[in-house]
Amino acid sequence: MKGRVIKSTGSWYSVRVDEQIIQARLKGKFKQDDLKLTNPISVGDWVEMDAEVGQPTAVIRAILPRENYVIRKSTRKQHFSHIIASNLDQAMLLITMEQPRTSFGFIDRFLVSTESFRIPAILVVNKMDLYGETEKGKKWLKDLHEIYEPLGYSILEISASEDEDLSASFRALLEGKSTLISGHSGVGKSTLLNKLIPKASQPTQQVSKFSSKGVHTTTFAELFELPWGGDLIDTPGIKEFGILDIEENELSHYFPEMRAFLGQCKFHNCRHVNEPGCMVRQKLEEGLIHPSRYMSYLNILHEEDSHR
Ligand SMILES: Nc1nc2c(ncn2[C@@H]2O[C@H](COP(=O)(O)OP(=O)(O)OP(=O)(O)O)[C@@H](O)[C@H]2O)c(=O)[nH]1
Ligand SMILES: [Mg+2]
Ligand SMILES: [Zn+2]
Repeated sequence: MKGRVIKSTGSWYSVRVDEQIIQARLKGKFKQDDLKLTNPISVGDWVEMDAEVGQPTAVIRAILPRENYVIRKSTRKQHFSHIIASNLDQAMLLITMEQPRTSFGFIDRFLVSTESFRIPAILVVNKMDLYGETEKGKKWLKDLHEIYEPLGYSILEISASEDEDLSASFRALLEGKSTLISGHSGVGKSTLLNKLIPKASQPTQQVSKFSSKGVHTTTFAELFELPWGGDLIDTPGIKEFGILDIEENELSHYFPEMRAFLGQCKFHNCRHVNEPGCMVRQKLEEGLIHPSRYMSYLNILHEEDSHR
């Protein structure tokens, strides 16, 4: 039988088959491509299983080819990666101006990752009740719209804990799709998920007042079915997202505003840093590339450099 992994706890996987949830495990060694992974199977994977004779459980025989996945470096094991989730239609990044603060640099890293995985991304500003009406908040929101909307990213503004009817804003966006929810710890991922899927009852927790840092209430990814069809995947808060082994001459491909001008630089291997005849630098000066985005480009470029 075929099912979709909705949760993994140690060596057991919860697999959804039609409306049923079956506990399944892997038997023996499992051959993966060339990836060094801490988890052979991730939430969102489609698997083939055999029922265990005389038991309610099953054994996973094969993973169906992944359409895509999001991955990050393992925090526990050097040179290993961890698949956060697979077979996604889109990724939603929850961001907050405060409690905790999400920087534009972080947003850009996230978007480079999703661009490199070819997964459409949506930005959702949460906790609008805290700063939607303040001067500082208005300025921050204005910048956010100015930078990201021209690039084609949609921006939604919500207060997950306060808004009465979030289904109205999200149904059209999420119906029938598999959507990953990501963002720093404490931005309200589980709060939003609980509003959209009340029976999920994911635990949520106040952001620590002292550090304004989340405390990682959600500790593993889990997939939940939306009432109108489609799935939402709640994930633990992240400090850093993705960005694995992007070649330096590849990085600009994941900035949509740069992509448009690639191939127009004087040198074919232009890094768009200080080379003469660089079209990206020219567009930056003309105001067609936002300085904040270009800054992120340089930061990621130099950071990836230091890993080489
Ligand atoms: N003021 C305000 N607080 C909110 C809002 N949404 C969520 N919160 C609060 O923010 C805190 C953190 O929310 P969670 O949903 O646990 O955050 P999370 O992103 O799931 O965090 P992790 O599981 O640690 O990654 C909780 O105290 C929520 O009640 C909002 O719109 N406004
Ligand atoms: Mg959570
Ligand atoms: Zn260039």
